[in-house]
Amino acid sequence: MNMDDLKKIIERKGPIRKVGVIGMGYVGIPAAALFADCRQFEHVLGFQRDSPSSGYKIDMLNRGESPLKGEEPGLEDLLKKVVSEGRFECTPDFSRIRELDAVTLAIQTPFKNPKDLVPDFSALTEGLRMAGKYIRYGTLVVIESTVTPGTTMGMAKEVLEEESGMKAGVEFALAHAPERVMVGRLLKNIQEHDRIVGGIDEVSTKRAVELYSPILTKGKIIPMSATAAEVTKTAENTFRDLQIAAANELALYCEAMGINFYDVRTGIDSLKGEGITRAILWPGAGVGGHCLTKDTYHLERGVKVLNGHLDYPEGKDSMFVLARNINDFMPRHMFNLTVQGLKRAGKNRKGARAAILGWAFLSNSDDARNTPSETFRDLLLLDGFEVKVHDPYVEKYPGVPILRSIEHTVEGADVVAIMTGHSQYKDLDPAVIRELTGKEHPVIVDGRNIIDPDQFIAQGFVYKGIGRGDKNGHRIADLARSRKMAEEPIPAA
Ligand code: SAJ
Repeated sequence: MNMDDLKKIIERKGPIRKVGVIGMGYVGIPAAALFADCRQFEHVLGFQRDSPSSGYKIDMLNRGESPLKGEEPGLEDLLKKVVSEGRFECTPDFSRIRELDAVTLAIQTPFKNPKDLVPDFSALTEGLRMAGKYIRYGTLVVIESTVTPGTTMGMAKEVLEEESGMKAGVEFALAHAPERVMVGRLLKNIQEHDRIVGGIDEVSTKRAVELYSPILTKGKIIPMSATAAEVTKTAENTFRDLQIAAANELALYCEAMGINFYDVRTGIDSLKGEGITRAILWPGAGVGGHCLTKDTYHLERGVKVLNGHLDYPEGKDSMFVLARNINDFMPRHMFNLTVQGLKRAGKNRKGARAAILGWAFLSNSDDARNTPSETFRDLLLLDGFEVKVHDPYVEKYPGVPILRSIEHTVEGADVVAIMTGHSQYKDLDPAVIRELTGKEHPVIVDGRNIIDPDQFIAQGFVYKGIGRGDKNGHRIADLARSRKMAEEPIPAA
């Protein structure tokens, strides 16, 4: 039995008609809706466990409603359309995988303990077991989740073969086609980003290309091996994290040198042309989300899982992990700037009141997965601060009351800290905020360079900003004195 057998089995089966997606989340739902809207495919099943925490999604989806929080342009309409046309349905009955020609897995792959590089593959393994139990000859299985390099050819293949009693690459096809979506533009990203498709063999790659080609509008397929696809995905996020860490480190240096990071960035960014790309990203109060915070560890673990001989400077840490450490440090840096600001304002930090503006990990979104704001809040609480949190999009968060009113959040605050770059914070009025704090010298700490330091300084604020070495030591305006001077009559010449 060999690959040719799979080729023959698939030729006999004919084109992919029925598709399934395991995992109704940020990745699975838009993908299932797009598959269902493709005329090539007759029917699409979305598989969701009827669990206490997420079983509610099944009925919502079958009513054509999106259970995803936040704005997702086009998704609600598309779901209504494909459900009303009977082309998509959501079910907790995994035995219906038998009906399918292809099934994808879009399941979270967090890390249990990044330090020892131990991932939590429990949900993924359960999904693979379900798929393995019901797939038939010639079915294509695709892993869309971000996984440690070596997982598709390793753990996944083993679990599927064990459950199905069939051989991957001979009796069923197996591939990795990593998601590349961002909240707020899920459909657009799936249709317009190029799609990395990596089969465990050529026949599997070819079958997976057949599955993804119809849902792409601007994007094109980039075929490669399953392991290369895994490295591509984990590395692209690791590189982004590294670029952010480089910007953060430079911002810390600029603070130490008393200069404005953003002047430097404009300068560096100006060197263009001749193939020179200086993609310098933005420093900030931290890196959150479900991707950059873990994919470096998947990549690091890949080297171990694939047991390759790594030729690397002796005793030197991975620069990718160092980058993670720098980005994880930024909420701590926000805390240090807060303490320094209070000291300048002559305010004792014990029992001080802090107002955090922004709980989401990404600007203008409601996604608070692994938000840096939580690390910052924990540091403040640990240090005896009273803390209030505002976010215009995040509705609720376990154990953290999220306020909708900026006024209530900053009322009586000694320090206001901007953690997320939500657009509405650009319009903060320093005089109004100062009034609400009721403080002569409230502290404002800008973690996203979103406000104009001079406007706040002029209103008597003590300003601190990431990368703003040019302002962090500013002279504190004495409003009382300038008011008094303004009232004093100008002596006749
Ligand atoms: N951030 C910065 N500075 C920057 C850019 C981002 O501090 O210059 C912070 C953000 O505030 C946020 C975090 O990093 O807290 C992550 O932001 P992001 O824009 O990377 O958003 P993600 O994590 O949702 O999206 C990334 C993207 N990966 C790449 O661009 C290589 C996206 O394309 C992936 O689909 C996504 O990860 C994923 O699902 O893997």
